[in-house]
Amino acid sequence: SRILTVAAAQLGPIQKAETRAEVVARMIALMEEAKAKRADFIVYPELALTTFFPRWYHEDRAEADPWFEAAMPNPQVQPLFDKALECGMGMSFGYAELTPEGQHFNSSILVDKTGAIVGKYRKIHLPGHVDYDETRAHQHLEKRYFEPGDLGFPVWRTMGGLIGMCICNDRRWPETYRVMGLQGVEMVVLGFNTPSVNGHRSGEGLAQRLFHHRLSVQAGAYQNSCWVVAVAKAGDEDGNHLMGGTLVVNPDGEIVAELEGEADGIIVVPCDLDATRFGKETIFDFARHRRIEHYGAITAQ
Ligand code: CDT
Repeated sequence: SRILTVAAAQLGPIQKAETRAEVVARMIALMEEAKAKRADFIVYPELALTTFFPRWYHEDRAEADPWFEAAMPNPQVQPLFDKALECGMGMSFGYAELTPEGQHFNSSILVDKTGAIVGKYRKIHLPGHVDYDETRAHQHLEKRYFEPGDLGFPVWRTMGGLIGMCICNDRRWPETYRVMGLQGVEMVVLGFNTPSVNGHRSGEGLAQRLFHHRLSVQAGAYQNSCWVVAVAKAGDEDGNHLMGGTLVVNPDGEIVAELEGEADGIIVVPCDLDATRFGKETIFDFARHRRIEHYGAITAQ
């Protein structure tokens, strides 16, 4: 067996007024807890350093730039990198990325145990809308503030495994997992910020949203025979509620641990990466069983 002990590190709400330094201190506290539980690798949510700012409309998009990181690491986040190195722990977290060319992405990184950034992912499936929408109970302006990711869905050989990333809405799309599955992915890590109600559909509340979340990640894990680690930013951010549901799913699609509640907290799971082999060599042996001659419609316009 090849054990990668992963800590899924949920963050409770981050209010608009909270600073990066305050959030990084919370992330460090979770890392210390993960270290005490012998984790090799800690995974934090999407947009882990700030509130979920795409709910706030700015007529001038540039007014949202203070939510973005122009460099990674940067002085505010450096203490987290320092702590990870001290703990000998790999990590992944999401943040809003502003490139030197002025592009904006909803990104996440993969950092190995030596503190090196070995992977970057830029969110491909951006939900929501571009303009202010008065018909919605709350705004979801990811399409206003971010460009679709331009890096595809790579996987990285690191920490003794083959690891891939996606972000929040990506987890609802089978293509996300399959593109990584085709590269042999053994663990997909992702963070999410999911409002607990659908602003467009009254009656779709927390229970149904949690159901769709679990359905998506369990299917992705099973159909590609990989581990999935899904980590929430949860709770009430300035009057807007995000659901919890931080969990770890095994390659059989079973939830092996799920965090209760909506506060900062971790679940630690020793994941046997060799447990991915059975499914990859039998029912989901893609080389033997896929019938790509019938899949053309998936990539046609
Ligand atoms: N952050 C993110 O991608 N959230 C979406 C909300 C969809 S409603 C516009 C999600 O899929 O969870």
